[in-house]
Formats: sequence, structure tokens, C-alpha cells
Amino acid sequence: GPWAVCLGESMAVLLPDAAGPLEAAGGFRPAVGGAESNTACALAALGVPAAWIGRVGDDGFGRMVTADLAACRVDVSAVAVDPHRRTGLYVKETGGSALPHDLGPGRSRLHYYRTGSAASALSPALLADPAAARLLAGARLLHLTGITAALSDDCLALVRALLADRRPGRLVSLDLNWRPALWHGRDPAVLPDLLDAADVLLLGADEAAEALGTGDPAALRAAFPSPATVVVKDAGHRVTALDRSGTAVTEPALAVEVVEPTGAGDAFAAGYLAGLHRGLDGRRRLRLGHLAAACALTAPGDRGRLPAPGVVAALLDAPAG
Ligand code: KDG
Repeated sequence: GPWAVCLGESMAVLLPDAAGPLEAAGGFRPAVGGAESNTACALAALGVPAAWIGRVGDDGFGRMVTADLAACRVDVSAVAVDPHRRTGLYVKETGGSALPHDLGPGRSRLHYYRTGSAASALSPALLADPAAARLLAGARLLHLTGITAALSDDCLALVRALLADRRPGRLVSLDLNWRPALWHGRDPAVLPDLLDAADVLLLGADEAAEALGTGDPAALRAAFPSPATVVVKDAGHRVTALDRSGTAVTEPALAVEVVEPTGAGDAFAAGYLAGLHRGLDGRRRLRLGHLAAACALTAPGDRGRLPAPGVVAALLDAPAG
């Protein structure tokens, strides 16, 4: 079975044909998003057998999401179809036009249409589902994000149940993915306990400062003593991984022309986790994370296209510029 299981909400995405405020959009192109399934796709592209567990509606967007992930060679055998709730949707807005209400160049915003979605009904009942239980029992890595905890009380209960269900030989990685819009009317004070229950904790310095009060790698390491590794991505595009003793490895990102940043964090997580799968040392794990992130940064959608394995291998050992 798959080495990695990624669990969370995936959505249909509407990408506007041009930059500018939504009221001026001429048309939209359908795509697929969702932090955890973005990570699953990038893992699969890096040669790591990966599954995505989630729920979609019994609708065309749900079929699109599932088919798209299957085409990425992600195991979708445990995806549930909800007969009543719809597949979640988000609309991406990007800045850079001269029109009023423009977000500004280089800025983007995700507009969510997902309250009450099929995925928001994920709950601890999942653990009794035979297909999901089979994947979860066989996986060596379970990847979660802080997004799921924000979706509903049932989703939060599922995240807690998964984090409590520690199994020897299975690691849990958790990417903070702070989405303030999703926490409106919900209490983000539930997050720290979840973060501290992971084996690999991934956070952006900016989002950590906003959600947790600090973006400093050493302070975050001290705040979350349990994970074997805390990985902090800072705004200067350096990433620092700290082990339990506080020993730090820092690696700069690749300098690329950013097209659209959504999904870069998910790709970084995939690269880092693929490095774990390959048994790479700490520095190469970070480098593989940066490589995967660079591919997402240079694509307009959530996901980029990874170069062929030989190219990835060569870049992994290229000297720093
Ligand atoms: O990281 C990318 C995600 O933010 C995007 O795919 C949508 O999952 C999503 C979310 O909840 O923001």
C-alpha cells in the first residue's frame, strides 16, 4: 500500500483568465486544489507512493477532483462520496491589474465556498471505514494540516483522533497552513496541542507569528518540544530544521521568478517528506523541499510540474550559487 497518506479537503478551483478583481474577471479555468492533496500529488511525482483520503460531493466537481488526483497516480481508493453535501470550491483572485480594488502585484487571495461541504463532514467515523482503515494501517507517514481542524467540530475531532492513534513505525507530519478566513467564529487556540502532537512540524515564520505569536525558529522549537523535527520556513526564503536538541540546519530557497505562490508550501512539504522516504540527510531533505516548492511557485495553479528524476537528482547536489 501507499507509504504516505494525506488527509484533508480537496476542492474544485476556479482560476481567473487574467489578473484583477473578481468583478472584472472574464472567465475562469477549472483546476484542483487542496493543501493535502497537493502534497500527495507532489509526493507521487517524486516517486513516493501516496494516497489522499477525503470526501467529495456526488457532483461533477467531485468527480473532477478524484479523477485529477488519480491521474497524478495518487491512491483515491478511500475517497468517500457524500450524497447530499457538495464538493468544496475556491476561487483564486490575483493582483496586478490597474483596475480599482486590485489586490496589488504579486498578491493573491483564495475565496472559499466550502462551508458545509462534503469534506466538512469528515469525522472520527472515518476510522471505521474499511478502505480508510486499510490505508491508515499500512502507511508509514500520515500527513495532516491545520486547515482540517478549522473546517468543523467533526473535522477537529478526526484530527485529534488521528493524532492520538500513535502507531509504531508511522510518523505524522503536520503543516500549520494558517488560514484565518476559515477560523472565523472558531477558536484557533486548539492548534498548539495539535502541532505538538506531530513528529514532523512544518510552519511558515509569517503564519506562525500570526497564529502562534512567534515566527522565530528557536522560540517555535521551544514552544513545541514533542516533534522530532520542527521545520520553519522564513520570509527571507530560508528554511531551518531543528531537531529536539535544538541543532539547526538552514538552507536557502532557489531564486525563481514567482508566478503565483499558492501551493508552494504543500510542495515543500512533499519534497521534505520525499527526502525522509529516501533516507536523505537533513540538508538534502530541505533542498528537495525547495526544489518542489520552486516548481509550484512558477506555475499559475496550486501545483507545478516536477522535472524528471535525473534532473532532480542533479539539482539536489548542485553547489549553492
Ligand atoms: O496551500 C494551498 C491551499 O491553500 C489551497 O489548495 C486551498 O486547501 C486550500 C486551503 O484550504 O486553503
